[in-house]
Amino acid sequence: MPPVLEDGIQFATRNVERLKEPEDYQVILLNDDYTTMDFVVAILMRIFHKDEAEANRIMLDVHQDGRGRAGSYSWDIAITKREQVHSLAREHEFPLRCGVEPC
Ligand code: TYC
Repeated sequence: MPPVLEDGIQFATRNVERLKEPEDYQVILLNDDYTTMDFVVAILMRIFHKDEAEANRIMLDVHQDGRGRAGSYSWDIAITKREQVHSLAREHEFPLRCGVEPC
């Protein structure tokens, strides 16, 4: 039987691995040629709670770079926001898409 101290260290190590912090996920907006800039800004304000200046900045980054981060959330909230974006875009007949990926 190993000494108590050694066993304690192994126990602690196993538990550190199991108790990892839950990961955050970023919602990434993708550029397209048809969604209006105003609609993207409205989405960023309504779903991602950005103020107008920040929403404009993010929209222009996505427009120029092809993609950009709308925000970081837990998995459940990130996929809910992705669904809200896609649902509103469908409703307004825009092809706007976004993705969810680990930070
Ligand atoms: N490229 C679009 C346009 O010129 C604007 C746009 C920006 C679309 C960001 C999608 O995620 C997007 N109307």
